[in-house]
Amino acid sequence: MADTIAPALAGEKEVAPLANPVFIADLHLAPEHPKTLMQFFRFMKTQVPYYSELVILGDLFDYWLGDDAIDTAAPVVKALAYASSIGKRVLIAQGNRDVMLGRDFAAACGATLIAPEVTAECMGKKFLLSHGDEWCTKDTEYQKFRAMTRDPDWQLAALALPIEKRIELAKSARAKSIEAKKTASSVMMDVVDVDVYKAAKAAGADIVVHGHTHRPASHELAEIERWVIPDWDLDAGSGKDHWGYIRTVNGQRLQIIM
Ligand SMILES: [Mn+2]
Repeated sequence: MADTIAPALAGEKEVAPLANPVFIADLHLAPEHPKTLMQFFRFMKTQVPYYSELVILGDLFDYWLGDDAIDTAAPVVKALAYASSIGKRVLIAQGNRDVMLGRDFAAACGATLIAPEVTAECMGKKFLLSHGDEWCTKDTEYQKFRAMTRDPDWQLAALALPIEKRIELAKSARAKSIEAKKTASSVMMDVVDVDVYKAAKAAGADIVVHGHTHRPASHELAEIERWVIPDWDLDAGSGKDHWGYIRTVNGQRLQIIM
């Protein structure tokens, strides 16, 4: 059965203050990426216990067919459920690859699904949290695709399709995205600072944390800080393996670990 709440409408818009969070994004977990998967389990076991909140800002999975296919991700669900069982707050945002993550998945993990662009108090400041693809505004084709896949009616129609059909759709979307990456300029693949700035201002935020671009760094946009979470790929080989996270240090500042 398809979820009756479209994933686009399923995320919480209110997030309680974060005491000592660790942020991850863009792990692109999939059976085809076994080393990345192992690193995720290690991270859950050895790093997450040091923090009070685990905040996953999108693309935890390389693709997500719908919460009714949750069995394919049972070990990941188990690791997240364990973290919440020992008192960690787990917050999950959808990315462009796992835009179909819904409330059933979050509930199975003891996690909270959060909407795009939520704010949360942290370190005495206001954070704006999002996957970040909405700010890649130079890529108009991508934005059209994004609007389609985040349309609640489109989502419910897609979730009503048989799994085999959804696998085909996911494969073609992935092929399209790989193809688009070949032709898009590097500027097109990045967020547009002024759009991040506007969103931060509209939300009254001091610090923006996002993923998606795979360009881990911290930037200053006038009085606003923009922090980009590292992506993970331990299956790239030939010296290109990488992973990382953003952590809070003593609840006072952020640090990128890679
Ligand atoms: Mn992404």
